[in-house]
Amino acid sequence: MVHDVERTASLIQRLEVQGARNIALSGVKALGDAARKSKAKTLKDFIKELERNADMLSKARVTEPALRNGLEEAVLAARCAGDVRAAKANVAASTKEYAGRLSKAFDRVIDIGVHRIRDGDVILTHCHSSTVTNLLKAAHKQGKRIKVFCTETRPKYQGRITAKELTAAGIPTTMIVDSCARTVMNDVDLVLLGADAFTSDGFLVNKVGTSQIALVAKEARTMLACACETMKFDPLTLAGSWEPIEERSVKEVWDKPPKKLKIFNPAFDLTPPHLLGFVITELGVISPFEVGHILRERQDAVKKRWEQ
Ligand code: RUB
Repeated sequence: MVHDVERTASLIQRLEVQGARNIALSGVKALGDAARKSKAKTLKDFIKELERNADMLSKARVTEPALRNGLEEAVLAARCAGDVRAAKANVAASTKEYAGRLSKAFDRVIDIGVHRIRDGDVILTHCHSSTVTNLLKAAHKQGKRIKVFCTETRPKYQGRITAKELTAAGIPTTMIVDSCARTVMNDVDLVLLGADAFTSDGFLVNKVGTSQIALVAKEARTMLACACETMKFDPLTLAGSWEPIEERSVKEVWDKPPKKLKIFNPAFDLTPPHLLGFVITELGVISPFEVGHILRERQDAVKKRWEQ
């Protein structure tokens, strides 16, 4: 794994590091490594450099609170130090602790979520979520005879990563084009998705196309669920912001389009809480309407950890 800030930001931007969890882990690691190697002589300079690096990493993909939260915790930890040495130690502790917390949460989501997969279930997923693929692999390992439909996920085909991973694990998997979700929905028992973000009012933010799948699932009365660590809940939305939705290059959709053609290429969309059955988190299976409450509690805990 590469930990250089600029290079990591570029890998994240180009989707070479993909999926909210992988993005957060590699971004936070890069920030920690850069802080450790910093030559800043004063606390002021160190914090300036840290903020600049955190900003570069979080701007690589703006719809990624799991990344942003980890970076912000590290900056807060540095600001609570009295000198450069203490600030470096705080950043090292914060980034290590955050990565550990995220990994533990991930394991717990799998442990809890696997109970929701029944023997014989047909599951539909969209894009590539490491949380979802690992959950499906865990269910398969337990001997549950599941089958999976995965969308190809235009424009960047992350569904192929899902397809490769699941077939390699021996899970019977069928790939469909994104617009085929309605055609197969009556054969599906559970739609299982990952998350890039959750807003404080319970909207799921995930790969564009998710909300269309949610509508189709509702029409077919198929349960729609999300597996996600609470680090993906976005505190900015609690403070009033709209979740920023990343817009990506039009070249991803069509590299040589006709002149004057407009192309719109948002990376994510929002699925309202009333379309979502349940959310599997490390705290347990919750309703999307509980997200705001959990966010409020977590905000207080983070502040208390460093401001003592
Ligand atoms: C990936 C995506 C995934 C979430 C969750 O989008 O929408 O569902 O990031 O992933 P992209 P994970 O390919 O644009 O990053 O469960 O691995 O955190």
